[in-house]
Amino acid sequence: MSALNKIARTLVSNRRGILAADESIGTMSSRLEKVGVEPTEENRRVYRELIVTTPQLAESVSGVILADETFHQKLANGRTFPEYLDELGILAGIKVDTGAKPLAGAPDEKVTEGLDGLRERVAAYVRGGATFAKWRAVITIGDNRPSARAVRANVHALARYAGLCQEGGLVPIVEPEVLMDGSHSLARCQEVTTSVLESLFEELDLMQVQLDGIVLKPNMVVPGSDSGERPTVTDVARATVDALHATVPPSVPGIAFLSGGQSPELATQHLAAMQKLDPLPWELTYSFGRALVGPALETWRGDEGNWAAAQQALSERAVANAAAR
Ligand code: 5MM
Repeated sequence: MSALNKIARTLVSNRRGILAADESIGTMSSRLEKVGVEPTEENRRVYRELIVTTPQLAESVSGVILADETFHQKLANGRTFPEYLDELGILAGIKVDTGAKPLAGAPDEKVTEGLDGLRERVAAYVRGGATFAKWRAVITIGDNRPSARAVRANVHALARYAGLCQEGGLVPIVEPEVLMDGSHSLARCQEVTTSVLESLFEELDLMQVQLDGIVLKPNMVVPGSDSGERPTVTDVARATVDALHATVPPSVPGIAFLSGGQSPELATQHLAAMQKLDPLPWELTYSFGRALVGPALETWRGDEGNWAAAQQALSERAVANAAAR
C-alpha cells in the first residue's frame, strides 16, 4: 500500500469522516458576523479552537481541513492546529486553492485559482504537518450553464492540483461542487453531476493522478433550492449513487460528500440511505462544513458560557454522521 493510499484510506474508513473548517477569511468573517461575533483574526482562531477541542471528536472525525490562517495559528495550549490534531489522532488538511474567480468569456461562471507556486506551498504545508489538501471547483446550473469551457477549465485545474499534491506527498481531496442554487430538477442535477465527474476522471487520467491516493468530494444529487421539488431521501440516494457508479473508478478508496446547503439532518439521512443501496466499491463518508459545524456556531454566538453546549452540538452531528455510515 502506498503512503498516499494509506492516508486516503485512513480519511474514509472506520466510520469516520472529514470536518471542513477551511472557510476563507471572508466566508468565516461573514458567518461570525451573522451570529453577532466580531470578525477578528482572534475570534476566527477561538472558534476553530472550539471545534478541534470538542470532546471525543477523533471517534467520528478522521481529518480536519484547515484554512491557511488557522494552519499557522496556535491554540491556547501553545500547539499549532496541526500539532494538536496529530496528538488527537486526527489528520490535518489544508485548503490550497485561492478561490473561485470569474472565468473569462463565461458570464456567471467561475474557475478556481491557486496553481501558481503550489509546488512550493505544498512542500511548506507538509513541513507544517499537513497530510492532505483540498481544492474546490464550483459548477453552476442555469440557462446554458455549465458551459463546456467552465467544466474543462475547472477539471483541468483540479487534475493539475491533484498531481502537484501527490508529487509533494499530500493526498488531494478533489472537490467538484455542482451548486444547489437555482430552479433545476433533480434529473438535471444528476445529468450535470454525471457529466462533470466523467470529465474529471478523464482529466485525472490524462494528468496521471494516482486514483488510489485521492478522496473525491462531490455534491449529492439534489434538486435546485428554488425548484420546489421534494424528492424522497431514497430518490436522492439512488440518483447520487447512480451518478457515482457511472463515473467513479473502483480504485478510488473513498467518496466524502459536501453538504452544500442541505440541512444537517437531511444531509445525514441522505448519507445513511446511500449505504443501504447496492454493494459499493468505495467507502462513502462525509466532508461536511455547514452540516457539521452550523449548529455549534449558532449555539456559541461568541459567548464563553455557551462553549460546552456548542461543542455538544458539534458532537451530536459528528456522532449522527458516523452512525449513518
Ligand atoms: C468550509 O467551507 C469551505 C471553504 O469555503 P470558502 O473557501 O468558499 O470560504 C468549503 O469549500 C467546504 O469545504 C465545502 O464546500 C463543504 O462545505 P459544506 O458546507 O457545503 O458541507
